[in-house]
Amino acid sequence: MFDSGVGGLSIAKCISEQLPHENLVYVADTLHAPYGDKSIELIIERVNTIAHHLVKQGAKVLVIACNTATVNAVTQLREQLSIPIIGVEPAIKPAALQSESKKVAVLVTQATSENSQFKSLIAKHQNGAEVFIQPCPGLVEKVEQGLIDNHCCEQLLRSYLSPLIAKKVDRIVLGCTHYPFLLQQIERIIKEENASITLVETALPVTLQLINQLEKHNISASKSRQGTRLFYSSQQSEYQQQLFSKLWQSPVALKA
Ligand code: DGN
Repeated sequence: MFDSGVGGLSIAKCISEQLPHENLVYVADTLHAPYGDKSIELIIERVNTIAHHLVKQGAKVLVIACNTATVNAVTQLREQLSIPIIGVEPAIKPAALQSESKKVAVLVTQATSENSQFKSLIAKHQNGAEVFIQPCPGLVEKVEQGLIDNHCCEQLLRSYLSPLIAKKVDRIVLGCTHYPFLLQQIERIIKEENASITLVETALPVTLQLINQLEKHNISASKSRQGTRLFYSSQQSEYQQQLFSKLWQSPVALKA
């Protein structure tokens, strides 16, 4: 699995817990993060390079743990590779179905917000609910810089959440895999504003899809073994190693 940086660890954590017997390889393309402000051509080029590398290493399933990479590159990647590819898409459908106010918001990167496939996904799954797209430039950078508790990050979050709270949305979809690492900060702001909003994540649905694909293709590892966990970054450093370990909640030996 891979992401532009550490965000996909929010998905990897869930996969690792649910599938302890499978080997997991995580690649962070830190050198090119964030993808949110990159051209579609560059995103596709990076996705292809990383995906082909992982397949050469023997990957049996690929998880694109990044909404931005998924909406921009999953279709062409599926045409090139024969292994199952699981993308991460914002969970609009459950949010729209569960919403009582029929007002739902989705927090995404700039690149996702402008993507036509993402807009089609909303149109397909909104089920009569009004869906507000909120691009959140800057948040991925804050997570990558480990600045999730800093004042500037809180200010940014407030500026994105306040208009949505005023619109009385009752579901907010986290449409970027970096955002679950801001969950506590988001919940605090919602509480302070006396709003009643449920946050909708994608880690579990993606993990269930993965389990489904492993079973369907009969490629699950034996449950009696213990899987390995390997972490790579295109910009390995002492700082990255610390950030990975903090977000993974246990020491990570990051490789280049
Ligand atoms: N975690 C990526 C996503 O889900 O979209 C962030 C992409 C980026 O680097 N902006």
